[in-house]
Amino acid sequence: MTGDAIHPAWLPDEAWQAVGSRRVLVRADGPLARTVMQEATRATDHHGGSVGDDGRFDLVLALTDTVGLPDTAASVLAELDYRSGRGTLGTEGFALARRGGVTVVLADGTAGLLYGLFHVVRLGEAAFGAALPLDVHHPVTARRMLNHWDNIDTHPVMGQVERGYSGGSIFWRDGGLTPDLDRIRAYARLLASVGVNAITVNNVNVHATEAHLLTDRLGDVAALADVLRPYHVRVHLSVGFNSPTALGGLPTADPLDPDVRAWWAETTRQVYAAIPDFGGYVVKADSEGQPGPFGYGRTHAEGANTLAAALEPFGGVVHWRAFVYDHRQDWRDRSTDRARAAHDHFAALDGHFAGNVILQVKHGPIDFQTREPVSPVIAAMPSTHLAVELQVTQEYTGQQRHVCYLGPMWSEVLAFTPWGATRPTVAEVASGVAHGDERAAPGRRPSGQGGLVAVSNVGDDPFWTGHPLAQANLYAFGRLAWNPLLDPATLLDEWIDLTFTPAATADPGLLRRTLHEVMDGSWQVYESYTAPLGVGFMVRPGSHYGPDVDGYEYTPWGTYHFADRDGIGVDRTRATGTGYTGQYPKPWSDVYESLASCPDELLLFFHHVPYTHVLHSGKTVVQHIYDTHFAGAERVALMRSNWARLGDAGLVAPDVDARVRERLDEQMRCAQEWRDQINTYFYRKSGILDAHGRRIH
Ligand code: GCW
Repeated sequence: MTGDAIHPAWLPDEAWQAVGSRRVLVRADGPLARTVMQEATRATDHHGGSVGDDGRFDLVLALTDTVGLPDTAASVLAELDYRSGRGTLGTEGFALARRGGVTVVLADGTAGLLYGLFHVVRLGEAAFGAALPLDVHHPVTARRMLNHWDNIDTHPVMGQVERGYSGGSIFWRDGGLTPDLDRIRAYARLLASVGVNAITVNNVNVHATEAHLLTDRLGDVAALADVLRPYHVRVHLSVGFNSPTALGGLPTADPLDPDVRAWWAETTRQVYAAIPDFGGYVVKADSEGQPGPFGYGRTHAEGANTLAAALEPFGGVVHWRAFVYDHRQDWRDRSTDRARAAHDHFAALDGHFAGNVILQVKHGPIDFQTREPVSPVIAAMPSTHLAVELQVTQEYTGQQRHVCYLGPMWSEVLAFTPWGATRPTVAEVASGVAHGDERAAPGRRPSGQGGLVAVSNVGDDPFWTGHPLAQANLYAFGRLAWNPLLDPATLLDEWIDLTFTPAATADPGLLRRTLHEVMDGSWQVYESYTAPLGVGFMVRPGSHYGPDVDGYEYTPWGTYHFADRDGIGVDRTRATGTGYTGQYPKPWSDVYESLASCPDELLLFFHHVPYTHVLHSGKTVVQHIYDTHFAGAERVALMRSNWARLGDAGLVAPDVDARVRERLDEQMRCAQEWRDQINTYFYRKSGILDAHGRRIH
């Protein structure tokens, strides 16, 4: 902690003006109803409205089983009953309507009421203007989860938060639970406001201290669960596969050993005794040095099912990660291909996982690169519950020093159709609709399994996310997990309105326009000045920040670009390469196999081509590299001057302005560094000059 005041992120008190200035009636009981009540009271205290039951209301929040609702709410309920029947909203859905000057939110459960309240806040004055027809909202995805890669101790290489760019952990401090539980409460509130309903509080790389969260440090996890529960956020734990040996003193962690199974069952029983609504386990096994079932000659299904059996009596789930690959490969062996690994390991296991195992698959086959194709595992496991994993923390997308709004990338991934036809989409696979559960479709109820998961970008930084604009990524993730069809540019508007409220009133048009200019296309801008055409990496080994074109080229990590004097790219075709294209169903297996149809932005992911190869765009590969790298750095200069206009006009708070300016300066420096190193590298390899005579060497 820096000791600076904590910035409220989105939802400062000012964002509650519309709700807070109204007369609010809450008709519900239970712990979450208390939260709804507290939120409404806090807002009305601040803005001069009232909460209570004096017979006159502007906003009614009520459970559908309430007896004796005020007339308007009763009429909305009657319409809801007529339309779909009571009880169809589910635990998290809500219905909203405005008629007769009253805004009505109805829900079957108190979580729905809480989500409904946040929805009204998002609507602002629009919720209290003209009549609104009855509208029903359901999350498309049942589990909307953030994974924190937080350690209790500070790791000598990775720091306290692995791949964290926002300071230390908000959960752990000085070797134990943070005393700052208010901060956790504020975080839970942010999560609830975007619909996130589950988190893990420790790193998937489980080190010695953190392993004990499962047993003798369980009390800390229970304390966190108590703070998160009022905002409908469940706690899950990352656990080590070797826990039976590391914690239980058993001679083996073989998942088929009866003592091992009994250990997991008993340990899990104790977890539920302490945390009755505990969510379950997240496991990284046989990956980057973590122990796993391979060590005992068992499959990943056998490994996952043992933990699943322990959780099953309590309704818990195992998120089992598909990020399994050999990070000690021989770089001279061109037949190995890290992109193949997850599919090679898991596709044959489809149908072998227990019903409460959720296979957690990174959205791309390698590792959260700026541009990757969608993982073929997503199409390969129709009989397995899948969760798709995204990375909100910007490990490979500028580390929260660069502006990189990831909403458009995720939206593209979620809308991708793995079987080529219009449906189902990746989002529908993750929500359970793709394989038979017809109830789950946008606006309808989800199947209950699967989900969307993302690695959080939050730390104890006063701005929560290091770069204040990186908050938009956290916001967009939650909203897309709730409804993957939401438009990323609209989400940006929501976030802007909820975040920059007070200053924005001076010139909201300029604020909004500028933030869109700076953020809308920032993912493509980042892509344009870094690794080209889907080739990936080219980052500094270890830190993964800044350019080092050959940094990983002769290492065992399996992250190569194969640039030589004649050409560049990884041949992953069936005809002459690693055969990875064969892991996709048609039409993608053919689309990617053929140079004629492979999309430009993924060309070097799938093909090794000469520098003079002509892209669909009409440019040669090498000229494309030069052009995009010049253009990318120019765009950053423009982003920087656009932002400066905002700051100069006093439209954002001075501390936010200062932090963003400092980051944009670094982004500018780094974009130039990327531009110069990449362009010079490819000029030296190819000997081909820039067609426009710019300086490339
Ligand atoms: O991207 C890589 C990161 C590791 C991370 C790993 C994973 C938690 O560089 O730091 O480890 O992915 O997803 O497990």
